[in-house]
Amino acid sequence: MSLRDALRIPSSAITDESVYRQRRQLLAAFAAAPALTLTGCAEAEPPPPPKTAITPEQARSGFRTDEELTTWDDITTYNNFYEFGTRKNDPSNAAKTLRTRPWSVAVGGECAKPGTIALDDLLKGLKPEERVYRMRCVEGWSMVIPWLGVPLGEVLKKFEPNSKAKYVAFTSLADPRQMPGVRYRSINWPYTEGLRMDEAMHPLTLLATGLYGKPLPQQNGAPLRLVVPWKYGFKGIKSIVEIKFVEKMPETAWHDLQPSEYGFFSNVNPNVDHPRWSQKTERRIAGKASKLFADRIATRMYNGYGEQVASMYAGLDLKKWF
Ligand SMILES: Nc1nc2c(c(=O)[nH]1)N[C@H]1C(S)=C(S)[C@@H](COP(=O)(O)O)O[C@H]1N2
Ligand SMILES: [Mo]
Repeated sequence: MSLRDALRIPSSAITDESVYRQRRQLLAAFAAAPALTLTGCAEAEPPPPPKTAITPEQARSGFRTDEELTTWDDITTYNNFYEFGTRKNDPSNAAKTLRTRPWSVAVGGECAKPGTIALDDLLKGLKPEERVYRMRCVEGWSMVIPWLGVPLGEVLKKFEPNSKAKYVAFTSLADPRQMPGVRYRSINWPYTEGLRMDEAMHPLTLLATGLYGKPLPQQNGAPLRLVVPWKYGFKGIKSIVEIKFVEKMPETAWHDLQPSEYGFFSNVNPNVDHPRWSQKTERRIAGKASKLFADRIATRMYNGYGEQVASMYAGLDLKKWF
């Protein structure tokens, strides 16, 4: 259905000034009403990313932080993993039984070497590195997490993406037998996420397999989850079973649920508020004080990773492409 069909205005009438004004009003109402969102109506694509090279030194400066770490207990009991329920302690209670071995990932789309590959083969030749990253949830809380993982870009290269691969789409496991939350429509399952190709290849972007030097607990997205430290936490899709190289910006779970509230880019940005709350500050859950007494601190542009990532968004209107 085209926009004009939706508005039922013949093109012959559009030259008439009164109808023209009426159409402008209708268009404004159309844009303001989320219920009228047209599925299948191609959304404008953002401008292509600038061609910028990030130096290894620049990247490495983002690999650790001296900020106080969040405790193991907080990282593994205060979770968002809706496949196991929507309360913060649901995942740690319900996810223990998720079978994470054997595990394989289907990699496909615009690449020379697609295939379904066992987890060990996917990670072969790559040594998990420790990265201490800040994680800022869109809800307004944050943690400092010592991940173990491999750069996503190193994994993706193995499949030889072609020149049509402009984005990477990810899908989580959605197994109602193992994941009680999947029986409820909190999200249109399976959970999906996506990155632009340059974001996926960025040296900060991690496929995490562990934390605190130990294997990743199920509630944190075992056996394999994405970590993109300059974006809101929901980009960090858990328990990944599919990776696809695509030409068009893919649909993502939270955007699909509420497009006016959750954008594709979702870069941490204190200057662009969530429609229902401010993003200027965050509750930092770290150290002994724990989540009950968390300090409120200022949220930083790109979650403090601007030096490493800002050049990827040069010229992009961050209010439009939130
Ligand atoms: N599959 C899946 N991935 C997910 C989510 C989810 O509900 N399902 N929640 C996201 C959100 S909102 C956040 S903040 C982080 C939380 O990660 P953590 O529980 O390991 O801290 O995971 C993200 N990845
Ligand atoms: Mo989140």
